[in-house]
Amino acid sequence: MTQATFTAEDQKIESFRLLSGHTIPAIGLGTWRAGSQADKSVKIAIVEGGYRHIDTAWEYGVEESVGRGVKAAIHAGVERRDLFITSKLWCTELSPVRVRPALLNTLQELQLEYLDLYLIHWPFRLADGASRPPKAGDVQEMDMEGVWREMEGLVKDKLVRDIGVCNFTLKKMNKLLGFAETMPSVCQMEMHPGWRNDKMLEACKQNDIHVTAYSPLGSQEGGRDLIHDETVDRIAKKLNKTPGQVLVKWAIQRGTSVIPKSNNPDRIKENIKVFGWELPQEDFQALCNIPDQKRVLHGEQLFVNKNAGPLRSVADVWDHED
Ligand code: NDP
Ligand code: 1BO
Repeated sequence: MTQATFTAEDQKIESFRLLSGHTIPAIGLGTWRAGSQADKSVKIAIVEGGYRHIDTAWEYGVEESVGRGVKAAIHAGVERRDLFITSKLWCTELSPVRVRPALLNTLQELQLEYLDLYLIHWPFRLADGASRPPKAGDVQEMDMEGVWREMEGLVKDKLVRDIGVCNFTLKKMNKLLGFAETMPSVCQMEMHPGWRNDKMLEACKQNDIHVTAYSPLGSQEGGRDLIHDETVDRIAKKLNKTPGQVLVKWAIQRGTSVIPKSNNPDRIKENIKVFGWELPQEDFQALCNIPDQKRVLHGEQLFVNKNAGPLRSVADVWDHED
């Protein structure tokens, strides 16, 4: 269920309620590969675009720049309490003793006192300095329960308001739900019309876990160019919207929040103009029927070693559920 709020610029923003009772704005700005321009993009998104949700991660190497952008937006008059800032715990830090220091480092880089959401970035522990693809010994056993207890401690100590996961499978989610005292509020997964991942979306809905759709436009270099997909293009022309807006709206109408990345001021502002209109059911369905369903972010480079370790194939990464 979405609810609407209005920013000072009268931009209507919808948001979803999380299990914790907090709300997550339906659209956030992605910052993977935003590089040194991240600060400018974040400030433009918040101050000119009306965004109130920013998605980042330690692994993106842009937290300091994102922090400068957030600070500039606050300086321009936006209240910290009206912003929703997400970051993620990288794989090298997936050991209980490393969780809190990693979060404190992230807070310092972002110049923030708390995060709205802290996510486990991928459910695999990597050795320090792991190569891509990993060599033997780079992918290690992860103490999921121990790591989650530490994440729960961050909520108790008010360093983060909500915790969650990314890139989980049904198997891993069921394992987590078996011992979680604080439920994951959010599961962030790759989702777009070229990879709907209905199974994971349904499982999360059944457990009242909110889903954020990442790579909603099909991602960046080496991704899937959904912006020029013929179905997306036809629907965009018919509705007098842009392909980017059609893809973002599709995600929201599925009940997910969505975090398109852009460093282009016009596209940043375009991608959030998706409120006050709907995709007609027939067009929503046509997007759901786009063939050739496959992941863009399958994790092979990061985690698969064909000859050694626990993950010998992409199917192993996803617990043979795809
Ligand atoms: P997206 O699907 O958001 O696509 C971004 C690409 O689309 C960029 O090349 C961007 O270029 C371009 N673009 C943006 N808006 C438009 C538009 N309106 N028209 C045409 N092109 C456009 O890719 P991402 O993979 O970056 O995913 C979004 C975010 O999700 C990430 O930035 C990150 O925050 C998060 N994420 C999380 C992951 C996880 O493991 N949890 C994994 C991957 C992503 P330009 O900048 O030039 O506009
Ligand atoms: C390597 C990180 C993928 C984007 O979240």
